[in-house]
Amino acid sequence: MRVLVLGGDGFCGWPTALHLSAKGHEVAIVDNLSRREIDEELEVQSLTPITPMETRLAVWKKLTGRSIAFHKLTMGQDYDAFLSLLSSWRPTAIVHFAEQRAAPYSMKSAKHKRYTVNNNLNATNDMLAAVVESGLDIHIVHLGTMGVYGYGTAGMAIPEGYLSIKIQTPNGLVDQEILYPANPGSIYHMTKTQDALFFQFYAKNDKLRITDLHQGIVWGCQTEETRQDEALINRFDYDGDYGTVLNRFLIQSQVGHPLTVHGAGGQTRAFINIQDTVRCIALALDNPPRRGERVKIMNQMTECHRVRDLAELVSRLTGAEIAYLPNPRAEADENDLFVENKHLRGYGLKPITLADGLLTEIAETARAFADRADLTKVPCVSAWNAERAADISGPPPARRMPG
Ligand code: USQ
Repeated sequence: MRVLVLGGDGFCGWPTALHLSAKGHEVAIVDNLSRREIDEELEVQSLTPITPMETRLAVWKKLTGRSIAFHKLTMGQDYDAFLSLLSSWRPTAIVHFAEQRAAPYSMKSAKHKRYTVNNNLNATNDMLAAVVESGLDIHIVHLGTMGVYGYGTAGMAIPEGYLSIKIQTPNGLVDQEILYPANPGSIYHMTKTQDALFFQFYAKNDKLRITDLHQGIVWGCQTEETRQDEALINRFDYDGDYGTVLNRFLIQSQVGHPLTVHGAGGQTRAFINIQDTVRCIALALDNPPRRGERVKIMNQMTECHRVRDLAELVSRLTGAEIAYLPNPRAEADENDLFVENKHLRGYGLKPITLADGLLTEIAETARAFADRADLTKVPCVSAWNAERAADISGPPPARRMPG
């Protein structure tokens, strides 16, 4: 397959590009390196040192003999250049990661809300419009989020994108399937719910073949491919905007910071290991929808956990202290979560689940680079609204040792 990876410099995009290349696909990356620019804006860096794109690709070529081309384009802005790339390179598939992916970053200020909306929605619409204009039959695989469903307690297992309902008609009850009601919890998550509507429209109107992967929170750092050389190492974010919860706890445990649980840590979320992320994308590429079929939606997650249980697990393994902090986010204090993931399991995914050994290995990666951590960047300071902002500027939190 000839696969164009949009956003191939990011935390999920980079290991995906390598994984697809290792599997023998012809791969090219489109990226504007905005994730590196955001590091500069936030005055923070990945815990692991990231080499320049040219170095990454040269090292991969030297190790494997496989070339990955790189096109520095801004999706959502450089439309003509993107269309001409499609027309000349003629990919069979596009994997679309080219979106601002951090909820706290999207909630920092009006400027960040506007950036996230402009960037994400224009990137998605430009990609779809360009595929139509190219006239090529390209399978589009998009990285969506479990957050489109919202994080209340649904009282049922969250289905894969579509909800079966019964509606009352003059002829009695009729079965229907609708897109699961969107319930975003941040501006970032809202852009993904809007993406889902773009996909519905373009699949219906232009018969584009689209797979939308509703991914949970990714944990872990390295994959089989990124481990092969230090120059290929993946990002490992720990800061209050881009670090995700389990990775943050693992890093915090190694850099001498208490584990930062929001509220009582009652939020239950879906999780997936980074190695499974790249495997799922390969599986999605191998199992495209037919032309004219509705958008194929798959829940890309492997297990659900409550935040405080994760903190306790990491604390048990590492002896780290836990801090229960005022929550900067407007979110339910407690929720239950059950999720269907039959598609990807049916395609043969054998999930990597949380295991002490694996967590310890990730913590060791963190320890190796602990001296690069700037502890002032650990707190989550992006408040969802004025009320939350007042909460987090209050007195210092309670802390306790495990046990
Ligand atoms: N949380 C803490 N302490 C922290 C950081 C987070 O208790 O130090 C809590 C948050 O309040 C939240 C939960 O952990 O309840 C998850 O937060 P997160 O930052 O790990 O994940 P989230 O903001 O939801 O976003 C991440 C990715 C995003 C992806 C999403 C999948 O950044 O790109 O779409 O996970 S999901 O959460 O399933 O929507």
